[in-house]
Amino acid sequence: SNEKDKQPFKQRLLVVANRLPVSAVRKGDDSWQLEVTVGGLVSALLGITDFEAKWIGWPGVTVHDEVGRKSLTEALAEKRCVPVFLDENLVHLYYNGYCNNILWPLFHYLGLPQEDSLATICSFQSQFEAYKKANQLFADVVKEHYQEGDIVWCHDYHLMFLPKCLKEHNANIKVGWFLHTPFPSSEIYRTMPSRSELLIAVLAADLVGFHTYDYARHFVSACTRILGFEGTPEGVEDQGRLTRVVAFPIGNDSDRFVKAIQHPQVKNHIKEFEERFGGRKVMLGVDRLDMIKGIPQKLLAFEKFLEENPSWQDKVVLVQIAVPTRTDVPEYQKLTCQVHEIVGRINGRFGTLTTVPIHHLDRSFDQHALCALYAITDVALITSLRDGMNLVSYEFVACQASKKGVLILSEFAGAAQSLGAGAILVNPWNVTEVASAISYALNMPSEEREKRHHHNYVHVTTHTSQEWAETFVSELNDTVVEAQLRTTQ
Ligand code: ADQ
Repeated sequence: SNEKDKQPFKQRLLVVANRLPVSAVRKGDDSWQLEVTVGGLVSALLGITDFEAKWIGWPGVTVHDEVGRKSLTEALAEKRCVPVFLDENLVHLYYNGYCNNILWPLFHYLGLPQEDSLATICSFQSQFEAYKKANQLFADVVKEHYQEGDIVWCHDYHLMFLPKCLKEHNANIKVGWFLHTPFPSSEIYRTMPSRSELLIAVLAADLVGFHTYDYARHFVSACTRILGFEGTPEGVEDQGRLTRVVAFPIGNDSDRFVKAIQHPQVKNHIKEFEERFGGRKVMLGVDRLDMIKGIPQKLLAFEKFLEENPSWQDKVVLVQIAVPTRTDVPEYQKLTCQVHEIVGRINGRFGTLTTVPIHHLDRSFDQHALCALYAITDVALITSLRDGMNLVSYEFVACQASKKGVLILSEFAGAAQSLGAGAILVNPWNVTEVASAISYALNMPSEEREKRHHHNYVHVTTHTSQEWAETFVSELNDTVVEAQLRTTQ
């Protein structure tokens, strides 16, 4: 490749994701308050500074009037964001329905919705139509902003139709698609009613990326078994056209976390928290309140640990931070009740007049407080039942330069493949195993702790989100160049 190809980051990059990295609150007819939102992808892409990125996505609010749409578009432009407007009904069917009620659970091995199954199956088709329609609306906005040579990077399970919509419009657009969740075994995936259409739509991309080699392999198997296409070491081939399929594990902006620890405000928080927890060992969980995060399983394991280790009962606290998400979905409301009930029971059982073993908070925290919490933690407890990667584990490690605490990590998180050698890996379904891991972690000799921490720290600080994005984008450029060479030969 020539010199120009080696400097792809001066190119324009259109990052298309369901949600923009800001949330908007309307303050008047034409005034908006914009706030940065929490999420894995947001954290990851905050680290990218090397090329000109523009975000395209849903602003998270429905705006019906032209005045509002115009003023929001202008306000977002200052943050290099472009809104895709979706109406309420479409959001309900596309986002709450097809994305969160069908694709999300299926991709995390929870299967297709079973409760009220007749209604779900009947409405499946209308949700799928809404999904395609929403993807088409995203494509329309991308087309409006596209300039020749731009790279379009589509993100996640919300936008599986986008590569197809874009390529149908202009076959020369460089299109990449990255999935942030797991891609499940083809045995699970093939239960999906719209299984073929989805795969074909994704395969329109030039490059398809996953967090782990296993997810990439599952995807290729799905394509070979369901579509009869050919799986090659490079990806999936059909009638001479290759879609490259690659594993690109995400990282975090570790530098930001390493530096944050030195910030005066973080130092204040650290002091405050250390006083608050009064010399007890601190265990930490930070999750969105989602079934995939295995929060009830984690609490049950902690309960078992307390039961079996009475001497630890007043010497350890589990700080569990659970940010509510998708609060209008009934399953998530049920989960909240379930978690509250278990926390109440454990605190009632093992609490004293002045302390409780679980400090549970249903809210999100700012970066400073979060970093301070990571820094004072002795043992991080991540028990996802399935998780594409899990960036909380990365953030924890990045903040532990002085404490060198222990990471207990589910083997079903993508991160287990990168932090496995330093972490204690557990099967989150096995409450006995997790309880012993807690005991092992709390009693671990400092030498072993330091060795394990060092291993993970080196990994986290060298495999950053910046590197992830750069690799993906340059691979996408190379893929397109190679494909052009192939067709001109
Ligand atoms: P998530 O499921 O959101 O992301 P994760 O990767 O752990 O999971 O990222 C969560 C982010 O939200 C972290 O940056 C964390 O700091 C932040 N966060 C969580 N709780 C918070 C709180 N209470 N206060 C403040 N911030 C909080 C999806 C996939 C993951 C995948 C990422 C990125 O499910 O598996 O790793 O995308 O690809």
